[in-house]
This record gives sequence, C-alpha cells and structure tokens, in this order.
Amino acid sequence: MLEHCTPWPESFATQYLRQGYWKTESLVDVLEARAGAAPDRVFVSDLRGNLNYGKIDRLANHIAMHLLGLGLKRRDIVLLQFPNVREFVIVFFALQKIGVIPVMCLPHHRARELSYFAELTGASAYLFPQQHRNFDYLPMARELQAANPNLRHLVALGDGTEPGIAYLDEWMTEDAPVREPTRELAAHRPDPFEVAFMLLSGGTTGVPKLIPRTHVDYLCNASECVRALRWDANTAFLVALPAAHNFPLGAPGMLAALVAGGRVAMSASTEAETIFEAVERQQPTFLGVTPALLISLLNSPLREKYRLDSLRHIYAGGQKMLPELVEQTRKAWPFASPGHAFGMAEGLTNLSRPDDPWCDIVETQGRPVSAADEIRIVGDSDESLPVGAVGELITRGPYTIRGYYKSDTYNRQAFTGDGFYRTGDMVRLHPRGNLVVEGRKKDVINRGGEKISAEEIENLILGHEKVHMAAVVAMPDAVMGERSCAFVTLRSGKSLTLTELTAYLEKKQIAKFKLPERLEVVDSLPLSGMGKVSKKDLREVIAAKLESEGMRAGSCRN
Ligand code: OOB
Repeated sequence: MLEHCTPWPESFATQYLRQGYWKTESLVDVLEARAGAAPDRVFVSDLRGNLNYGKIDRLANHIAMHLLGLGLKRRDIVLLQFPNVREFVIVFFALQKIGVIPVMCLPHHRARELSYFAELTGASAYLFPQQHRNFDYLPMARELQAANPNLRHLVALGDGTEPGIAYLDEWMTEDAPVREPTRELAAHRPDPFEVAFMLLSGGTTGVPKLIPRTHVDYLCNASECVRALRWDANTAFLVALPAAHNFPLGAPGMLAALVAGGRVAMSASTEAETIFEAVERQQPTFLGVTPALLISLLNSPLREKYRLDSLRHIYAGGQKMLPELVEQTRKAWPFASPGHAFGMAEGLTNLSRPDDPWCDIVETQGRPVSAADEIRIVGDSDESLPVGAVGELITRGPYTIRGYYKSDTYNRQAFTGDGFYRTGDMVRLHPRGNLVVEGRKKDVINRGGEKISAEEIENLILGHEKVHMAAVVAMPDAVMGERSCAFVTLRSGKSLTLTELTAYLEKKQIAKFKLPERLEVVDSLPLSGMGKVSKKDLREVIAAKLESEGMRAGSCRN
C-alpha cells in the first residue's frame, strides 16, 4: 500500500478475501468487464447525449495514454477538481488505468485547501475546469503551480491556447493517432489492493484529512450498496451532488451503478431546474441528494413543469433528514420512495432498504450495508452501551479505513486500539436494528451536508488583528439544518463587523461555504468546568437569540 497509509491487518485482509467481501479486482477490471460484456449499453448520460460502456473504456484508454505521455506513472498523486461533466468519469477511469491516485477535490475548494493537498501529497498534476460557477480556475492553477514546484502538469477541461496547459479536448478524439493503447496499458494496471483515490474528510481538525480508499475496499462498498438497494442494469443514478463526494461517487453513486451494469445521469449543477431537466431528459431511477437540496427541490415552483416520474427512489444523506421531510417527499412525488443514506467518506455506509417498514424509513437513518460492518455504540470510556442508549458510533469493516493519510498522531485519536473508526456521531439502535442519528460529538458544523471544521475556521479568525478569542458553533437553520456562527472577543477598543470578518477570511482563499454567516461580538466566552470554551453554551445562546428574533431562516445567505 502507498506509504503513509494504514493497511488492514493481515488477519482481517485474509478473512475479507476468503469471505468474498474483497475480490482481487480493480476498478479498471470492472469497467473493462462491463465494456466487454455489453459495449453498447449506456454508462453515462448528460444533456450532450449518451456514452456507452465501450466508448467510455476506449476514451479512458486513450486519455490514459496521453497522461503517460505527460510522464505520469503508477502511484503518482494528482489533484482532480472536475465538476459534474462526462469528462469526470472518463478522466477518473483514465487515471485508474495507469494507477495514478487522484485526490477527489470538490469544485468549491480554493487555493488554500488545494495548496495544502498539493503540499501534503506531493501531487504532480492538477486537473481543473477553466470556469465553473463564475469562478476562474486558471489563475488559481497558475498560483498553485508557482507555490508548489511538484505540480508539474496542469490539465484543463475544454480547449485553449495558454502555454504550459494541456487541454483535455485535444485528447478526447478517439481517432487521434496514438499508439495501440490496450497492449501498452497492460504494463500499468493498478494493483487491486493499492489506493485508488483519496477522498476528503469533513474533518474536525485544523486541516482537512485525506482518506485513502483502495480498489478492493471501494468495490466492496459499492457492491454492498448494490445488494442492499437491489440495483441492477436498469438502475440509473442521477449525480446531482458534486461527483467527487463519496455519496454520488460510490455510496451508492456512480461506481455502484458500474458494479450493477447500470447507468449514471449527470446534472451539471444543484440548481433545481437543472436537476428537474436532467430527470426529465435522462430518466434516472435513483436520485441522491442532501436534505437541504431536497428542500430546495420541494420548494421550487418549477417542479410542476417537469416530468419526474422515472424516479423510483429519492435518498437523502450527508445530514439527518427529518421525519417531516420524509413525509413531504412522499407526498410530493408518490411514485418515488424516500430513503436515508447515512454514510461517511471514511467508509461505513448505512442505507434504508426499499422494503423497510414505512415507520422505519420515517424515523431511522438505515443500517450498515454489509454483514461484515462491525458497529458498536459506546460511552466515554469506549464501553458498550445497552441497546437503545445514545452513544458514539464506532465501526470497522472491509471498506472502513484504518487510518488517514500521513496522520499518525491524529489516527491514534480517531481510531481505537483495535481499529474501530470513531465516527463522532451520536446514535442509538432502533428496536428493529436500524440506527437513529441523535447528534454529534465532533466539533463540526454540518451546513446542508457540507462539513465545516470549527477549529479550521477559528484558527483563521484568530489571525485577525482585532480578534482576541474565537469560537465557531452551529446555529439552527430551517433549510440548511445548521449554519455557522462565530463568537469572538476583541482586543481592547476594537470593533468588528461580519462583512469585515468574511472579507478577511475570503482573502485566505477558502471554500465559500466555510465563511461564518453570523458574528457575535461578546465580552467573554463561557467556559466549561474543564476551563475549555463551552460550545454547548454558545449553541444555546445563539439558538435562543435566533428564536427571539424569530428569523431562523429568512435573513441568511443561501
Ligand atoms: C457523507 O459523508 P461525509 O464524509 O461528507 O460526512 C460524514 C458525516 C457523518 O459522520 C455524519 O456526521 C454526517 O456526515 N451524516 C449524517 C448523514 N449522512 C452523513 N448525519 C445524519 N444523517 C445522515 N443521513 O456525508 C455521506 C457519505 C456517503 C453517503 C451519504 C453521506
């Protein structure tokens, strides 16, 4: 396994293989098997049309040859930051074909996050869109390259003439005279037990963590989702959330669709109309969204304009979907059954099953997809709690990582001595075996499914010359579930506004969703018995304040 990653202990690996949870095959083997068996079957569709398995496989070979031509090779790490376009799928598999490991960056990551990933991994290439949601990536790419000498190659979506940039459109024509790919690529095939890509953790720490996922573990994750959801070749998953996120990527998502021999439809954005249009035109059967996105779809006046009845299932994940939202979804779209995806990039995926009793779908967040997932609900000293009690969920299994990349010290805290990942989620076991998420132990703000590490933002705020102390906490919000609120104490005689603070943070080039949406300037921060800032008290203060202002949702940015 790649250096600085934690492999599963030998005894577990042997057992997962023997029991068939791990199969000695890579993502490339699965794609090629599907392309060989049904080359004409559609794998990817978007508004530009359909691409079948054979074509995706050929294009991936073709691009892989170009990537080799650049000098990329097995175990090199690259930053991949594509939006939801067909090239995402093609380039993802092209990288897999030659064992190059992409860090799955999200389109909203900015220079600060990307630079950190590049430095940590020694990434040798950055693959990016030129423009996406009114942001110009090219200047950022140049900046990144200047700051990270390892980043030798810049590969942009589309075409262009800038020097020093490789343009993907020039590689996309299958007929260009490159050498015979299939034979040459045979020498570069990835090892199924090797890291296939790295996901990003929602993270509780000052800097985001990288999550190395191997071919065998991720294929196990995807296959177990296929089994739990009874997907088959007729399943079409609509990728509406950013494709690089674990939910649309494979839990269940695109790679589960591949395992099932099904199809993925791409929605270019999370705008309600774009999603509706994608459903009407591309006829997906399965939609995966966050509860916040689901609310925006339900609230959109445009929903009556489109035919959405190809959908059989609408699953929400990333954040708890409350019972009222489950009921509302079923009422709005009676042809589709709602469900929960309670997953994490570190591994464990819990899903509600299509045949769960209705009350379980309303009240619970589903259960682990694999019989090999071990879960425990524990108290503060890791003691098992009686059934029905609320405690922290810890887990290990054939597709849950045993350690973050290059994080030896943090790993000792995030994993138990016997390899269980501490999810930081407070859950209880429902009498019929599903899990109910009751809260969170970790210091994260979950803004509509996007995770904000309080510590990361506090550290940045503390850099402001007027700030003395800072604490970032979640405040309740009707649509997003939570938004972030910064409490600060100031240096004597200073004043600070939210606009000033966010302008300062924006200069730090962080993803926009991490910016605090409210600032509370206070004389002092409340301390807990242990002398630490009491975030519980601060959350209560801001919730009460919002309540009295009677403005839970209205005046915040979306
Ligand atoms: C998904 O993955 P991440 O890595 O962005 O976030 C994981 C965390 C969980 O530990 C939990 O705190 C929260 O997000 N979460 C949920 C939830 N789904 C995720 N909390 C309550 N209810 C849910 N349904 O968010 C993710 C990965 C795969 C599938 C779905 C979501």
